[in-house]
Amino acid sequence: QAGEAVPAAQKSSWTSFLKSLAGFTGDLSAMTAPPFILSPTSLTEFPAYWCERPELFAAIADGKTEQARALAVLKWFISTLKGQYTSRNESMGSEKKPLNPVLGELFYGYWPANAARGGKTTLVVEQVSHHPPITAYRIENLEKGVTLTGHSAQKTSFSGGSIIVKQVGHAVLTVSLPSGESEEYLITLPRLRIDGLWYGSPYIELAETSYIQSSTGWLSTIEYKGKGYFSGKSHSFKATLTPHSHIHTSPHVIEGTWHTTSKESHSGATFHDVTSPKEEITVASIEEQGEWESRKLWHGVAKGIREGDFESAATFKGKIENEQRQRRRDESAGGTTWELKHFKYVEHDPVYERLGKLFKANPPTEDGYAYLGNGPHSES
Ligand code: CLR
Repeated sequence: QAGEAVPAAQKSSWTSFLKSLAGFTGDLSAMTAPPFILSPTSLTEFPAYWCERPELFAAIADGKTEQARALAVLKWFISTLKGQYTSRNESMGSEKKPLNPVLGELFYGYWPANAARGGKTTLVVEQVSHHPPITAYRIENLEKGVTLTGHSAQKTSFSGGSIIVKQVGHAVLTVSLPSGESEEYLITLPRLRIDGLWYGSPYIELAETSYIQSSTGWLSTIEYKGKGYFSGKSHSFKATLTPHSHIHTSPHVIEGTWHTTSKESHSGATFHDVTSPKEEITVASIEEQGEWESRKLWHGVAKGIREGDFESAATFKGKIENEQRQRRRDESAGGTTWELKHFKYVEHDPVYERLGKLFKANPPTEDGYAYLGNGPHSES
């Protein structure tokens, strides 16, 4: 039934939200939505999803051949999807609207070192643009020599009752080998469809194709399908790993559902398995955080949302927005611009252009954000 999951008092507000979505393209994050669908978490926290199985990230460095490492990258990547795209449903009952980060907002955290993964794995996130929203991130396990640098933005539209999200941005994973050489992997991102809006209980399904292109030539092509395709199950995928040139190695084919398990088609061996618990990032307490750090910055708003005190949430949000507006006015009056702290804008990411050519990436070029190497916990 329509609006089934919507609290009675918010039904008309949900309906008008849905109406305003029709024919809408652009920046969904700025749109006002009814309180029941608001999440107390900022989008700057989302890059942590890339590393909630830190041992899989570290294990990339242990692959003895180019092929073994390409498979390890694919396995790590597939294993992040459950967290990236279903964890709000698990923790809050449905997909929700995250807090829209302010320019300069930061999120820092780490996964501690242990025997299974070697070194400490650290995350640095910075909101590098507010309009449109762009989030840049860097994850590194320096002891293992594995890093991930990327940025994330979204273009949204509405079609057939669903929100369609095209992810703009990409990630580059690098592995430094004991030989002194290093490999790069260009990672593109799938398209999202947000279904279940009519009932007021949105959830994500992935669609179309994403790629992982290695500088060694190995290419993973990952196709996503929902209910009624491949296996008939939602969250299905099929990944094919092929060498670059016409080497006569049969490709690896992997099929399964990304939120549970998958198998290698030839051997039937389990490829990925995310049925065990993941490991959340460790973050400093709010008292220890600086004023630009996400949880400190949004504390009042998040508390209001969690406790159902939406008036207080709105007051705190208004304060943050006014302060931001004032800052932008001061900057234009003083002829200055906001300076990024951990990243530098790159007009045409050279790695994207070089590796993107190998699989005819669309678009052929993308901007990037280079990491400045000045995260807060660079010491391990
Ligand atoms: C951000 C980058 C992450 C993966 C990811 C997961 C969920 C996406 C999010 C990204 C971007 C913002 C997003 C969200 C789901 C819902 C939310 C598209 C791509 C939009 C802005 C809010 C929709 C509002 C409805 C829930 C009503 O690696």
